Amino acid sequence: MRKELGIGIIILILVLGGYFWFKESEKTKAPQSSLELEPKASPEVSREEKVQPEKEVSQLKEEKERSEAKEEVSEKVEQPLQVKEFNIIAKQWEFEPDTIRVKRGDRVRLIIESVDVAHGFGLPDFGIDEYLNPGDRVVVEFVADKKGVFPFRCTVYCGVGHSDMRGRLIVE
Ligand SMILES: [Cu+2]
Repeated sequence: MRKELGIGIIILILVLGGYFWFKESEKTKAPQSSLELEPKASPEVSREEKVQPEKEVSQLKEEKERSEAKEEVSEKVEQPLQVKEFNIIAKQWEFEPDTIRVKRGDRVRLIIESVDVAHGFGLPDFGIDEYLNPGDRVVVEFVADKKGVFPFRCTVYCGVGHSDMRGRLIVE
């Protein structure tokens, strides 16, 4: 009976020991596995963190390029604000000067004055036709938005040479 009891106790100890050993190993395994997972997960996180700044840098680059492009565009838009001013004298039977040269995109301001009789200033390609009273300074402003040679002429009969009273606007 003692022998059997001893064997039973040994078996019980083995079984219990085995159970606790198994449980302990489970306990240690679990944290181990989580520890194993954490380093695995953390490089991924750090990779993402590394990627994100790269993304931000590339985004910043793109934004920089965009802003540079915007600056170029705004420069192009601002170009027409460059005013090129010309004083033109109208007299029998010519305009002085009779040739005006500007760049495409320039804002052109013509200050025209008749110094003798009434004349007109017609620049049909830009929709301009002004009556010039002698002694008055007439200001004409427009954007030279197209290239070409555009004739202007006197539009008010001013004498025998009226039809010769012409000039041209050259937009380069
Ligand atoms: Cu005329």
